[in-house]
Amino acid sequence: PDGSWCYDSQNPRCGPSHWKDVAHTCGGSAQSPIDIDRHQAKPDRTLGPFVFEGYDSAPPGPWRLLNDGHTVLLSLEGPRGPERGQPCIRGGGLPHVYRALQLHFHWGDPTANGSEHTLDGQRQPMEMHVVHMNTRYKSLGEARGHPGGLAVLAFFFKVQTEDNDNYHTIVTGLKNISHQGQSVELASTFRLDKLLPGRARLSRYYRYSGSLTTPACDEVVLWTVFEEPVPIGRAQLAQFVSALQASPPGARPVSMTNNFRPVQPLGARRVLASRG
Ligand code: SG7
Ligand code: ZN
Repeated sequence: PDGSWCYDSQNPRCGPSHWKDVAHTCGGSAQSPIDIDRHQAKPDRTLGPFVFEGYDSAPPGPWRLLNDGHTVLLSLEGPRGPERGQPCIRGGGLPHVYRALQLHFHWGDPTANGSEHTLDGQRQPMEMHVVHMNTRYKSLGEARGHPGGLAVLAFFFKVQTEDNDNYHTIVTGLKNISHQGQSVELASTFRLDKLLPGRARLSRYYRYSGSLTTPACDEVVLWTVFEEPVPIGRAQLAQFVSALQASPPGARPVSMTNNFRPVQPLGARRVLASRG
């Protein structure tokens, strides 16, 4: 839908170094992603445990999986918008309650990792973002206008031999949305916590203030980057890397690979670490 920006793998002429020309904020001083330097992160006792509300039951849905030409995105709201049982987060040092809107992924290519954040300078195989909106705001558009309007949870993946069966529904769906603009309704919703590392592992995380990692790069996001990775099967990761095109049906095929933005300067910001 938005042909004005892309990743270098699609066309270097609209890649990340040009984003500030389409959206001024992309050249700002509080941009994402960043490198998480674990030894520079400041331990902060206010970063307590998260409360994941409604993550442990299947919401009404239905959920739709979409190839938007930049990523694969799972909408977590049904067609009628927010309903009872919509997953929410609070705690975790967040200033308010945040409702889950969608999740999506950033990955590499057959030979290279593709996370957005890096950990001690190391790019990880893949990264999932669960985008949440501050419930004081009525819409994503409104939330995007206020610092702290969005809270994104970032999870790294680690590759293993065996499939992670909790990702079966998503990975299977990829075949049906191989081209930009295609979407498929999932047969059923499922517990969101199934996509995360085990609950006991969620108390260790990093926090900083940053931006959306795609244009318009709005500097309104409270980022949480979890230390513990999610296991994913080698063959499952290969499906993200190879099953998806950034191009619409019938067009010259452009593979959807390396859909991550390079790390941005930390500048005057500080990364905080939970003590979990
Ligand atoms: C992806 O990343 C999509 C976008 C998302 C953007 O391009 O998931 O989603 C929609 C609905 O456009 O933008 C506002 C928003 O969620 C940036 O999200 S990210 O910073 O978490 N990578
Ligand atoms: Zn993202």
